[in-house]
Amino acid sequence: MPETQATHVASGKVRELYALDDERLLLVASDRISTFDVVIPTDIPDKGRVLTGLSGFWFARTRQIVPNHLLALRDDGRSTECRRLEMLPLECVVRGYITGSGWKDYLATGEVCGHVLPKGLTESERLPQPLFTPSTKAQTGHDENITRDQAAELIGDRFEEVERTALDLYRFAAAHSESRGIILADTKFELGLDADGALVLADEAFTPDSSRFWPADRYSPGRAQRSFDKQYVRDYCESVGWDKTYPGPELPEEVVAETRAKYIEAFERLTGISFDEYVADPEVVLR
Ligand code: Q0N
Repeated sequence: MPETQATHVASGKVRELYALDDERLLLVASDRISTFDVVIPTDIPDKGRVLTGLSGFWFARTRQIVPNHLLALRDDGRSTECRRLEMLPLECVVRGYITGSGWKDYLATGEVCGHVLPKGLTESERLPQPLFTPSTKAQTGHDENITRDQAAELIGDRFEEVERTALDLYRFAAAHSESRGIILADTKFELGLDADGALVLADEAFTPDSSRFWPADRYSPGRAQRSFDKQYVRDYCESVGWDKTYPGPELPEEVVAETRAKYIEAFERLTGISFDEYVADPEVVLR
């Protein structure tokens, strides 16, 4: 539990948001995991710490691109004190590779969010250049891809600044990840405005929950890629014939252990910091 005064303001599938005061929020990452859009009843120990530490790492390193909402990491390693912003009403998605809903849209129309793509792309192929492919924030169900014109209607004059910022963030994180043997296929983030109207990066950034990470040594276009973090969970869920509706299956011990190890491996490969060091002093990722 966070401080008793903190009032709950919002819940995601795996995270909670509390108000600390008029200016500050507390974002708490749980150990819950979701797959095929369903939260699984078994926790992955330390998953929330891994995601919080990774976000902090990226926030500290992308400040020269755009300021962010982080104020402090709490000693529990899973709670971020952040600035309260006015959030933009869209999800900022950047794709460097054609997969997921982007691949579906491309197959149906040859376009993704109004970007006309070359003919003959294959599933999971690297795009000629990263694309800003925003989506709506669905309260329930799936976010829907929207065109640049629809996005411009939602955020007005800021569209070009938002697009440039999103692409700069992706290029920075993709280059860093690639140097560590991890492909950042795509990513989603949220931007907000501070009291002065300045653009600020919020929520989580470049975590396995908000991005598709693929191990580079197994990359092979022409098919769906294996997930760096969730593959053991998916494989297990498929093996028991789960129909992908609520509730999901309980996970056996070895699937939990393998999955926890993959999250920690992602943390250590991307940050170059040992996870034990992070647990001992979370703000080590900010230095
Ligand atoms: C905020 N979200 C969506 C469920 C909701 N810094 C901020 N200021 C104001 N609002 C938000 C943030 C942030 N981050 C973001 N809703 C409100 C994301 N989730 C987060 C987990 O809880």
